[in-house]
Amino acid sequence: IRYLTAGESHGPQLTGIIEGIPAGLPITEDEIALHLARRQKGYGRGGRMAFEKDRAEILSGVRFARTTGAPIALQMPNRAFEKDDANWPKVMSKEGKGEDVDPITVPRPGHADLTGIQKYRYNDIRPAIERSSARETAMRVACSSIARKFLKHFGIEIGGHVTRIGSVGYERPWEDIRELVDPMLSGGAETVFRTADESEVRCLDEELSQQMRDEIIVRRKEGSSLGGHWEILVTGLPPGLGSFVHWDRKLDGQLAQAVMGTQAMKGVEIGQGFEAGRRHGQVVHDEITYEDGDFKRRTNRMGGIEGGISTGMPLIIRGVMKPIPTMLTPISTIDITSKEEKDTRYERSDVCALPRAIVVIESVIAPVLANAFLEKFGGDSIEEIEERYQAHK
Ligand code: EPS
Repeated sequence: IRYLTAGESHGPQLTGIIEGIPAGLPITEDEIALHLARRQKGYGRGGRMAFEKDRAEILSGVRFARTTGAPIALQMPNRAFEKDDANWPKVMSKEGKGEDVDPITVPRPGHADLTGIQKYRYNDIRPAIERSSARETAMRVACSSIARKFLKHFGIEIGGHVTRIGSVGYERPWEDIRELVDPMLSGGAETVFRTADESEVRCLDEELSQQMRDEIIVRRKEGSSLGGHWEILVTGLPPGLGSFVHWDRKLDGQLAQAVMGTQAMKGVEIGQGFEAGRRHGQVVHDEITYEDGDFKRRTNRMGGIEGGISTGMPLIIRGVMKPIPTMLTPISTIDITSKEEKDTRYERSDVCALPRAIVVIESVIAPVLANAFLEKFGGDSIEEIEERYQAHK
C-alpha cells in the first residue's frame, strides 16, 4: 500500500491516490468522513476549521461500496479557496507571473519558510507555506482511513489520546497512563479514541483536560502557541509483523518514519521509550509467560515490538509535537529580501493543534501496519487474505 497527496493549503483542493488496497474491502465516503470530522474537532483550533467541512469524494477504485483493487483516487475541496477574502484564486494562480501579488519575504522561525526558500530558491515564501501546511493532513487522514478500514476488518484497532499540553500532563507519564489506558484495551483500542474524543483536548483525564484547556486560553491570550505529548495504541495485531533481518523492514523503524513524516512532530518512542534509559534491565524487560496455549508478556514496556517484530501485545507509540510556529505575538526574524531584522507576520492559525493531530497520527500509522500485515498474509482480495489469516491463526 502506498499513497500520495497533492494540493496546497489555499489551492482549490486536496487530491490523493492510495493503491495496494486489496479488492473486496467494504468502504464508503461516510466512513472516510468519520475520521475527517474527528480531525476537525479539538480545543485550540483556529478559525478555519469552523468553515472547512472536510469530505473526500471517491473518484475511482470503488464499485458498489467495495474496493476493486485498483488505485483509489480521492478529492476534497478547500473551502478557504473561495470563501476567504484573501483572493486565493489570484494568489495561487497557476498562470501569469504574479506581478500583482505581494511576495512574502518574512520567514517564521520553526516553519518550513526559510529552509523552503533555501532549498527551492523561491523569492516568495508562499509556496513553502502552502505545501508544508498541516492542511495536507486532511488528505492523509482520508487515504489512511481506507487502510484503517482494512485493519479493522482483521480486528486491528487504533486509538490515541493527548498526554501533555505545555506544562500540563500526567505526573508519572508511564505508570499513570498505563493504569488508565491498559484496562480500556480489552475492548479494543478504539475505546481509547472514543473516550478521548469526549474531551475537547482529547485527554482521558477530566481534570487534566480542564487544566489543558486553561493552559491554551493563557497562551492564546499571550499570542503564543502550544504543542505537547501524545500516545497511540493499537490492539489486535498478530505477532510476527515486521522483521529484524534488515533495518528498513523493522516495524518500529517504519512507524517512526510515518510519525516523523508528519507535520510538527519532533520525537517518537515505542513503549516506555526514553524512560527505559533511566531504569535498569531487571525492571524494563517484559517477562514471558505461556497461558491458554499462547506466549504472552507480563508487562508491555517494550510497547508491543521486540526485534523490529510485533509481539502480539498492544502497540504503544508515543511522541511529541512542537508548538505551532505561527503566533500572534511576533518573534524576531530576518526579511529575506532586505536582510533587515523584522517581527514575524501573523496569518490565521491554530493555537494548539495537538488534539486534532491525534487523528492524523492514528491515521498515518495505518498504511504501515496494513503493509506489514499484507507482507505476512498476502493476497489480492479480502477473501484470499481471510483464508490465509485463518490458516495462520
Ligand atoms: C496552517 C494554518 C491554518 C490551519 C491549517 C494549517 O490554515 P489557515 O492559514 O488557512 O488559517 O488551519 O490547518 C488546516 C487548514 C487543516 O485543515 O488542518 C499552517 O500554516 O500549517
